[in-house]
Amino acid sequence: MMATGTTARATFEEQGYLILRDLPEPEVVAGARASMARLVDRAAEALLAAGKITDALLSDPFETRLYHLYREQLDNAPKSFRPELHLPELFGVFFHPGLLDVVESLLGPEIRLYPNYTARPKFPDTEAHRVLWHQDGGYTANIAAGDGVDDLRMLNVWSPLVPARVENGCMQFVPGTHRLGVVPHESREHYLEIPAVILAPHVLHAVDIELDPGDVVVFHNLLFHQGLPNRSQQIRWSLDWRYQDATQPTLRKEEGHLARSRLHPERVVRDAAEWAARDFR
Ligand SMILES: O=C(O)CCC(=O)C(=O)O
Repeated sequence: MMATGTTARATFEEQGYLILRDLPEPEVVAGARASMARLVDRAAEALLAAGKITDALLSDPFETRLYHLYREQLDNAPKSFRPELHLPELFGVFFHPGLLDVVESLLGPEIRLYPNYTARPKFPDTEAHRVLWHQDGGYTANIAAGDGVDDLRMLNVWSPLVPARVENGCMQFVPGTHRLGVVPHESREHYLEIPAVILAPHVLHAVDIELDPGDVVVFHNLLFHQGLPNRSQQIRWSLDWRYQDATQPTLRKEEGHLARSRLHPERVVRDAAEWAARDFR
């Protein structure tokens, strides 16, 4: 794992992101993959019950099964999972103590898991699954009509469940762009996008964020980022989530869940069972 403390903070402040290698332990990653595989089981059962498929593809590997299940009906395939993520195995990811230590060093002691946690099964060559250049703050600005979003103290986290490389659509960041404030975003068919005229001077400096399962990247919510197209034949499975200074409002109807707190320790999610008993709110 990379150094925490002053070096980490300096890197984060300068670049707008921080890569932490080998952070969630192999058993945590295996649990997260197994929990996603159960979501795929459920999808297969639903497709079978609806008469949309005749074969649940039980011997297909995690890396392809969901894609193959929906091959004939890509428009109906899930782009992401969110309320489904209250699974015991994901406690070890979202509430990982080492990760929360880094987050606490950057955000302070009141930490909320922001109500925007997502698993993405990014299919090969599927435009609806390709997240375009944006700042997360651009989405929040859209929701909040510019109400104080420059000041949201929020950290994004992204971690793959399969090796993420340029070929299968790893993330790309433009270092330093978190210092530009919230820039305008335009609506495209599936996602928002930073317009070319704003992006052009910066995109030349984009870097590929190639990570392995167990690696985590923490990034500023104003950093320009995108997911590259998935040119492989397999699904690029990943998780992304956010932490926020819990003394701030979420600017959403959901409140999220406390991950650390000195003010309200009794409200912090304690363990995997409690996480699984809560819901998306
Ligand atoms: O996983 C992706 O391709 C995009 C994720 C993203 O934009 C995010 O985590 O904010």
